[in-house]
Amino acid sequence: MIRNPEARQWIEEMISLCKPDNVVWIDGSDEERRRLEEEAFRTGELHQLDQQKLPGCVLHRTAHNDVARTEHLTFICTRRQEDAGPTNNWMDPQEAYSKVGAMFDGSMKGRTMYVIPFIMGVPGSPFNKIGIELTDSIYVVLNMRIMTRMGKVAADELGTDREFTKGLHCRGELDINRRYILHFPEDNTIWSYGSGYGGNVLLGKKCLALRIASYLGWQEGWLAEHMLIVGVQSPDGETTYIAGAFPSACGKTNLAMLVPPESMPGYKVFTVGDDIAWLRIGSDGRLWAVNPEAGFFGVLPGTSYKTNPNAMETMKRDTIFTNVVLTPENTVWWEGMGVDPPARGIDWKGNEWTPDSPEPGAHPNARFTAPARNCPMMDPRWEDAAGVPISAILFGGRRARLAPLVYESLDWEHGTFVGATMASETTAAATAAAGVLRRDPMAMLPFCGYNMARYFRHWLEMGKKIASPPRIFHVNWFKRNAQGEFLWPGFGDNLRALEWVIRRCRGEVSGTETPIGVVPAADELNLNGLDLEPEAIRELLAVDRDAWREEADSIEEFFAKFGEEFPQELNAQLAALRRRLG
Ligand code: OXD
Ligand code: MN
Repeated sequence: MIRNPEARQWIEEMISLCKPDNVVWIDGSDEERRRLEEEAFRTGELHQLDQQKLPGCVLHRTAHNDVARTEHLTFICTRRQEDAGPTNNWMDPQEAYSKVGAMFDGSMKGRTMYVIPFIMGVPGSPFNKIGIELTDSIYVVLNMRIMTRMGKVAADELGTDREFTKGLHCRGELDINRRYILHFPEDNTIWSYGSGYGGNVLLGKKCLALRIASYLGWQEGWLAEHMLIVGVQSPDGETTYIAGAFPSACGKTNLAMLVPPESMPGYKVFTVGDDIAWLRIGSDGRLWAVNPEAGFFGVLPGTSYKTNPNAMETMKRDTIFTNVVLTPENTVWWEGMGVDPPARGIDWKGNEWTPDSPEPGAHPNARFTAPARNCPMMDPRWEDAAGVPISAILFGGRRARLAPLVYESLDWEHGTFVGATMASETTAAATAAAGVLRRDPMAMLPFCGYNMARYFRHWLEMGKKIASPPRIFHVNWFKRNAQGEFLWPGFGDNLRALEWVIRRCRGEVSGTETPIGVVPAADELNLNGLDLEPEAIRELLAVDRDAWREEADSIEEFFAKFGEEFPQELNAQLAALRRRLG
């Protein structure tokens, strides 16, 4: 089915290396899905759930030591270490190929190799990227079926001469001491060994669509970002598209699937993507965004009809549940699902479980993999080849005290500074005690496939080329008062901040200038139907100069890590912030 001679030759080489008993060429058909599921049910790799209640749904349990991305085992393998930069783990490509090649050698004996051609992006779009993943896991094949456009459609698009990313995955022994997630941007190659966890093994997602794609974007003049994309239709019928970068566990999927509060009639929100945006400059001089994925790989604990009804609707059918509780009704349950737990069940480790068990039944990073087309609020344009035009970019994190609910940067360069200094606090403390701060520029710290100092420079250069750039904002849903209580209700009410963002984009509100940027003037936030004390609003929008001076010191320390290649413009932005703070 794959006609591309370069691809065929590479696949032959990888077959010689891994020595599988069988090779299956994946075509993406429904018949193939049924066949693979049957086999996985037989081997226990998958468990079929109640098909009346959850049609097309299955359950999978990972190995106990293999439940999340392993950043310390994730490497960027460039010939020169400085090309990976100070924030990435680096390995020399020759050393990496030989060390991990020895692990792949014969690793698929007694197993089947599945050959998955896949597309990241929309079929037929000039902006898509093609990959081929070779894997020994049916779980991977079935996840890739949901998360990407794969099989025949991708092989056809690959044709005989398209470039493609070479992805090789083997579960190996699932031994954390023999686990490596390797990226070779200079060879457009990804090697993943020893894991079965989604973020490590669905090579189209973090590995290709962020790490490799960020490198390609740098070379080709576009941006691959860890961003949701959402369309907000105002009561006048006009839709504004917004992209937003938030670190993990800061509510990207919830924001992408926001339900407007009843007190904001006339608003409609549409999802374009919940995790990754590829951003290009359109011929109209605006920035256009595509969601390169075809599904969601979302966190389950805490997801309920209350927090995200659209995600709940999305996973009613054709969904892979990973590491949740299996109930006696042959359905699934997780902590924070919003329904009573079953009296007994089987936990994510495969053990008998009751609500009195000391450990949670679902792993805190339990996941659902569901097709985006199942989501009742997908934007009508979510599969447009050119994407959607972005009017605003949001950067956000968890800051208990510092950042106001929303503020706008002064321009693209300042906005890049705001993104580069993004940070999130750990959430362990329920009181006002500040958590541990982790800087996560543009939420890309674990996902930037090249030197991050150059990535910042790339952002600045892109800004010079976009004739009508999006406005850049910072949001913080997590500000707390002195008693440690959240000041803002969050969830659907976040639309109030988005409304202000949209009104800024339309030039309808002037805001209040502060040393850090423009915050809403007291009467500019739509608070209809919200029961908030005026003191809470004041605190939410306040800019504490002393706290920001301390922040400036911490930013200076962070910037110092990046060495000579760090853009001076960002140091100049820091100096300007200090001047404005007085
Ligand atoms: C993540 C994810 O880890 O999206 O960021 O899975
Ligand atoms: Mn993510």
